[in-house]
Amino acid sequence: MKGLNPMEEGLARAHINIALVKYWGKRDPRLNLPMNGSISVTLDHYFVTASVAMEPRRQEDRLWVNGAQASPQETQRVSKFFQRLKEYAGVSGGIVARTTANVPMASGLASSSAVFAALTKAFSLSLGLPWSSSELSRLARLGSGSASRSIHGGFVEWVKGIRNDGEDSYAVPLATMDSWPSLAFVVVQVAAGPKAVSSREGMQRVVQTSPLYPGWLASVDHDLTRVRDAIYRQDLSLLGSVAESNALKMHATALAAVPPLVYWTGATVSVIRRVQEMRAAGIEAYVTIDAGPHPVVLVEHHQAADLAYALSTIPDVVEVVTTQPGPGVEAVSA
Ligand code: 2P0
Repeated sequence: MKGLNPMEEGLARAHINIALVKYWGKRDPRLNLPMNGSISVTLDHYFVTASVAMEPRRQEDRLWVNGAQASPQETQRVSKFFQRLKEYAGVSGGIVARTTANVPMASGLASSSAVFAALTKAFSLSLGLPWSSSELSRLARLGSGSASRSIHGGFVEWVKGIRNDGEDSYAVPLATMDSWPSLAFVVVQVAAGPKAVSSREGMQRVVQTSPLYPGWLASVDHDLTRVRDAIYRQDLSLLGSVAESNALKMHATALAAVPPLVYWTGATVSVIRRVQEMRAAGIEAYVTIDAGPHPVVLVEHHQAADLAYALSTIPDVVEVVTTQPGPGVEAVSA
């Protein structure tokens, strides 16, 4: 096994993605192999920058998040992930990693998707390894399933694969970030603390206890087909209506879990209702929500400002950000 070269620091940036057809349930929790395929869009506004440097004289890994030393739990999760990257790369030794993000961590705004995508790329850069995007995607998946999708920009599909070793479970690009310039995403952050139940725990509970989960699995392939079609045709009515119903269906499986999982706050429901009212009044807008309380609204770019303003007046809405599809993971210079 090679020792680590102390000289190189890898620096990479990855953007969060929001799923339009959700990753919900794992057939293998160790390898993060999903029960179903998923489709997402990588967003421009929120991103994570990660640096990775080797520390050959140490054995343990160290992690800094937004300038502060990470908690033992966070460090352990990232260290386990690095262990698998080191095994894959055939190297040993300690690592010091730093991440900085402009996205609230563990709030349900998909920060882990960008964190593990950025760490994977930064790791490869620190060792000068020319990993392909499918390799990066497969490896990022081991840190967090949704990170497999943040390797690519624009519209992305994570193909679930059929193998038990996960070699065929990685994300592929469907359409580039500039392929649909009239489409905007309004990210609505509502007042809420850190999540009580992580999406990792939540989806396992749903798979094991929700009587609605079989209905989810039986219907998701049809959602994937329609969303792929909507992206190719740039059909917002189709994309939005399938994305909205897919998100509500995912939350329905969570509500039916034992014990139940309610990810929403009152403000989440108010945003859903307001979007539905605006749609009835002629603004084509559709909502999606990850395993958390914050809605993301799909809308035509020229109507985004009016919609964002209307949503910002709802009590307990703390921030409204309008963004567009963004790039995949990339190296950055210091
Ligand atoms: C998604 N979510 O497709 C779905 C929708 C949440 C709801 O991917 O256990 O943090 O690390 O693989 O990737 C969030 O789950 O879960 C997620 P792990 P992850 O975006």
